Amino acid sequence: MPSTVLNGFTPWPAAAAERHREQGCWTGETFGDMLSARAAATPAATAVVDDAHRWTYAELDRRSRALATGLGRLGIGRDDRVLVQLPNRAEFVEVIFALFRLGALPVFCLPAHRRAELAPIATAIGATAMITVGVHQRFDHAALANSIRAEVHALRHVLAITDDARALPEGVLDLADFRDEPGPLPVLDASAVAFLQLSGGSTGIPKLIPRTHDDYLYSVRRSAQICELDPGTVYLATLPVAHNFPMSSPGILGALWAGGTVAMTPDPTPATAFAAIERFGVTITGLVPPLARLWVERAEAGATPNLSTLKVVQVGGARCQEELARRIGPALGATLQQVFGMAEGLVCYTRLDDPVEVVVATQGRPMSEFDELRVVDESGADVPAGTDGNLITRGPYTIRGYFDNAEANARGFTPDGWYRTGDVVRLRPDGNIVVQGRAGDWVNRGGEKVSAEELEAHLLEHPDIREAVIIGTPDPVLGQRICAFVQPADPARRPSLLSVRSFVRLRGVAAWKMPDDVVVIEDFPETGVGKTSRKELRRLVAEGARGR
Ligand code: OOB
Repeated sequence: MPSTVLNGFTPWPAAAAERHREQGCWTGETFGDMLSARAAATPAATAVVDDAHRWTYAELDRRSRALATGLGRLGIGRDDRVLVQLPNRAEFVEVIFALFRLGALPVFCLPAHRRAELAPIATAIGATAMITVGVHQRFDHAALANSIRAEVHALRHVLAITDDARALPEGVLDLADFRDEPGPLPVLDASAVAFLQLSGGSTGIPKLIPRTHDDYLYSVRRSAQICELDPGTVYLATLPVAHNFPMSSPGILGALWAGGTVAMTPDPTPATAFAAIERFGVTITGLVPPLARLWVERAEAGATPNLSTLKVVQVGGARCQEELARRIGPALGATLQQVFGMAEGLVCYTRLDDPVEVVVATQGRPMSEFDELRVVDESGADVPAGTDGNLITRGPYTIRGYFDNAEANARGFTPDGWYRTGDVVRLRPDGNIVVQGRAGDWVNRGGEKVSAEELEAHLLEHPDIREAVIIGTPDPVLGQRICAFVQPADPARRPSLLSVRSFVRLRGVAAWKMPDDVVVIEDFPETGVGKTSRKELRRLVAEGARGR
């Protein structure tokens, strides 16, 4: 079988690909095949619901074919990269299946991404089209996309979903005009790259994660099995669905794989989400810890809508404190499942029949018997059993490299194909993992990852800042908050939190990356080798260095 070529890029070594086929992990099924099979089996079952739509499998199947045909008329085809920036709504599913069926590659962007994230991605990947919405939560996504088109040479088409086509900026196409009579579609190879996901921040070339139909569908299938999904499942996408967690762990794709229903809500706060659970009869959803805390507090306060259909509440993306973990099941009347995963591949779950002590105190174990895990020290040697170390992993759905980024690949992968997760973990004798933190300079702000390097680069452009260092500091709700230590260019002009935040915002950076605290410091503490000591800065915070 030919291995995939995307501008000369081969996602998997041939021997590994062969092995994963022999293991029965990769089956040769594409996303389009999967949807066709479900539509044939249960055409009248509900596939997708949101506040405005309810589509059966037959309807979703037909709509995705119709849109694929229309987008094909526009010239979008195999291997074309298409930025998709959509909030959680039914059309998300229609759009991604249309692109899958064309062999075009969606590049999953978050609704919170702004120019500073989107323009470098569009450039690096040579995106030819972008699909977005008009105005959403008071932000004009179509206008942003259109201005990126003016900057990025390859980006020819911007299409938007809107209720008011006349309000779209000049040059932005209304997606509704591309739902054609379904026509013939290409035959695809499941070993081909199906889409690109974004890894956390980077100052240089964005880190793009290539996932194939074969490897991703395996992870979807295993996830759906472990989470015991069936045709009665109603999965509520609460987190932005472009994230790997609500997409495939088991997420919306797992629900569709099982012949269940995907329910979408653009707003994860308890008021909206609880009403959605009652209205759609939701059985499972996934949350990050700060959101889980909000839900638990609201539920404990009483007078919630009827949540009795809810069977499983997953928590992942960041470490869930045991104190919170213990409250989730009782408060929401559901089984808690911890999920520790990464867009690069590996996903670990606690199992639904695990004892409470495992579920509240660990982040579970790998979903596949073919996942390989090692816990190593800085030199790459295995640490003694049960001690903390850096997690590296390899397996049938963990990528072997980012798309076209030699530097990130040299850092992120060992020569024999292991992915360096950057997580410090402890492996318990029972096989479950306890995540202790991150090794790198990252802040995990309630599940959203912020690269210290990326944010520091923005701060250094501030006229009043000479030097900047970002560290994550403990926060009872978010897990970590973003603390910016800044050295003023002129001691008489001390940058304020407000000025730093508005400066970063104006640079077109996603809102979740705004510093929560700014600490002005005359001189940075140094390590022995002259590097800024982040450890010392953390100590300063612990001692009460105050932000402003
Ligand atoms: C998920 O994916 P990403 O790519 O946004 O972030 C991955 C990183 C991990 O390397 C780890 O540092 C952190 O997020 N993380 C957790 C965690 N789950 C993820 N840290 C502690 N406890 C957990 N339960 O975040 C993701 C992808 C698929 C499923 C779930 C989460």
